[in-house]
Amino acid sequence: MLVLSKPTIEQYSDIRNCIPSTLCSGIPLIDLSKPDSGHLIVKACEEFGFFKVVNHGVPMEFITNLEAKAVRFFSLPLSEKEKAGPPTPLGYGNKSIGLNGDIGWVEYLLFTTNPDSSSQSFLSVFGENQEKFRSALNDYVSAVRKMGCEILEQMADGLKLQPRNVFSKLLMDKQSDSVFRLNHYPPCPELQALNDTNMIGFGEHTDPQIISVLRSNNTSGLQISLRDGSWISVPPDQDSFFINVGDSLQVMTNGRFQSVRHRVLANSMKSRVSMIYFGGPPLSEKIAPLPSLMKGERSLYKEFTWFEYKKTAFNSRLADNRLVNFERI
Ligand code: GA4
Repeated sequence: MLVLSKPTIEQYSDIRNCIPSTLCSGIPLIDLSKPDSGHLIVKACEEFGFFKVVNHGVPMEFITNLEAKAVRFFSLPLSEKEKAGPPTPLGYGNKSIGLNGDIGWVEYLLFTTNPDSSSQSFLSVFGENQEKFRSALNDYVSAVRKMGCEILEQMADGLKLQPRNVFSKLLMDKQSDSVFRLNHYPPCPELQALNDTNMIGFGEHTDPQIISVLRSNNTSGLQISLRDGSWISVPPDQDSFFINVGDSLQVMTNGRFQSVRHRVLANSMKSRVSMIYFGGPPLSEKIAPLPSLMKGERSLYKEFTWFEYKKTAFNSRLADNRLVNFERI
């Protein structure tokens, strides 16, 4: 059995010194109640690979219900939480992220969104509350998936793609390999004693899937990288959602959209809780630039299946550029 020793605060030191960031309110904002936002979504994906969504239609009750259950779980003693681990590939994880030595100031639960998956036996950690938890999870994930699909369909309209479900059908597929993640970033009081205030909660990376739909409580921490490599802080907003372009969408648009590099910094005072739906295709799906978006351009990527990409991803470090393995030379 592999036993991972717990990282000490000193072990985080090599990732503490981050470039100072500016607080930004220039993040694109999409009002989903306006049916004709496709061109704005396309512009946001081209310029940032990231945007904020308001009037999203996800019932607040689903959000607060699941968040309360997550907070209750994360407040359990570590020995209880560890009964739902290790997260290989699903379940509870603490500090260690992935399989290749990444660490962060974070604990989390990873789920598949496939309701009849047998690989979610770790949910028994919720004991007699297991069914209530499953139902809160299903309510939330179904509503967020629906919103994600609405965004992808407006995006297809904005790109003048037919049929308009060209992206959303991958998330709606029964075999869709989508993931859901609950993250808890505990306050890190040691930070105040240290002179520089930046410590990594979750290291920089791009998401592998098509789109990610993130909601957090009102604690700051999320940063995105701009095209020039600088980092900006995303002001938290518990009433809105944030959308990331993932690597698969970058490939399907032949690089017209770029997956956004992002990270989370630890906070010395407040806990941050985030819930992220990662909308992915079925494992057997072939990922390649859509011919209708190529307009005579050459394909920047070799065709690959989502399964092949995932195999590479799980052998990589968080900060790696995973798409280089699939670029055409
Ligand atoms: C990043 C996006 C999702 O959180 C995730 C992560 C996954 C994990 O935590 O197990 C990975 C990471 C993510 C990409 C590279 C590999 C796999 C950790 C890691 C080092 C669940 C996912 O799908 O890819």
